[in-house]
Amino acid sequence: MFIIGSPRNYAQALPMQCVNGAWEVDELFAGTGNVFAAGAFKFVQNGTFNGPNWGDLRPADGIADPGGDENDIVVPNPGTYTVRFDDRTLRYTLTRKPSRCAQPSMSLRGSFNGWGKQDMFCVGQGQWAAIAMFIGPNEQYKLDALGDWSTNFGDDNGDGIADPSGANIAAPGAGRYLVTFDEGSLRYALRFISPACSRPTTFIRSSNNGWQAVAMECENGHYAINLDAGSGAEYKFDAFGDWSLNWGDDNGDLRADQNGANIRLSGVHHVHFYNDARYAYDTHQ
Ligand SMILES: [Ca+2]
Ligand SMILES: [Ca+2]
Ligand SMILES: [Ca+2]
Repeated sequence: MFIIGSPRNYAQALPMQCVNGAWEVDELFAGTGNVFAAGAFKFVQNGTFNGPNWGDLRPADGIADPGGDENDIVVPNPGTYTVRFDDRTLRYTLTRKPSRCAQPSMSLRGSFNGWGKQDMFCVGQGQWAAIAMFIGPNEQYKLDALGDWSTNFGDDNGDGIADPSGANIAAPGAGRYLVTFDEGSLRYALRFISPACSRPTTFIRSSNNGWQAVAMECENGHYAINLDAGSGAEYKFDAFGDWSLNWGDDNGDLRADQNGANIRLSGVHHVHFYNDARYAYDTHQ
């Protein structure tokens, strides 16, 4: 038995061990929810989706359901979890490991976010984690505990041990990376998750939430989000969240047109938006 999920971009299955009559594995989920999802997975029997697999239909009840789509199991909070699964009763449990960090907060700040602040999460004993999206090939970043640069970390000698007020750290390249940081040993590490999108995010706006800009997730180099259009809604894509560069579709050909007509949809869909303004949506029952 394996789990396969967003922490490894649904590409790498993590084997579970049989412990006291149930399958068990620990995994780090450095986020949750739909946007920049890092907290969703399924059980797969043979390590791929080409075999028996289980999620949990909404509303999730802790009993896995076979197959299905859009029924990923989602952790409630970022953290390191022990996942247990009894494949006879199909009951599963998610147990968040204790986490305690000395610093009250930690941010990732770099050229990829305009040296703004991206929250990291305390996911263990002195362990911080977040998923950064490095957009260009030459991004740099630092770690900043309080968000005011007063307690910040770089790396002067590139040895993977952060140095207080040290030099900017060069990102390994474009892509989404899991960044982990041990505030005790100052050791940091990066793990590639998926390719990057060309912008930090793109937004979707829809009539059923007052046309508010909602960030889409970067998924395999394009943007995606679940959209519940209910009995019918209109939506548009918005590059920056300020309408300055937005797309609708004037002729319904799934190629978005700048300043084009609102797109109509009903029901729940996984909406995809590509950099060349193509869009698509998966239909779900
Ligand atoms: Ca269930
Ligand atoms: Ca160092
Ligand atoms: Ca069109």
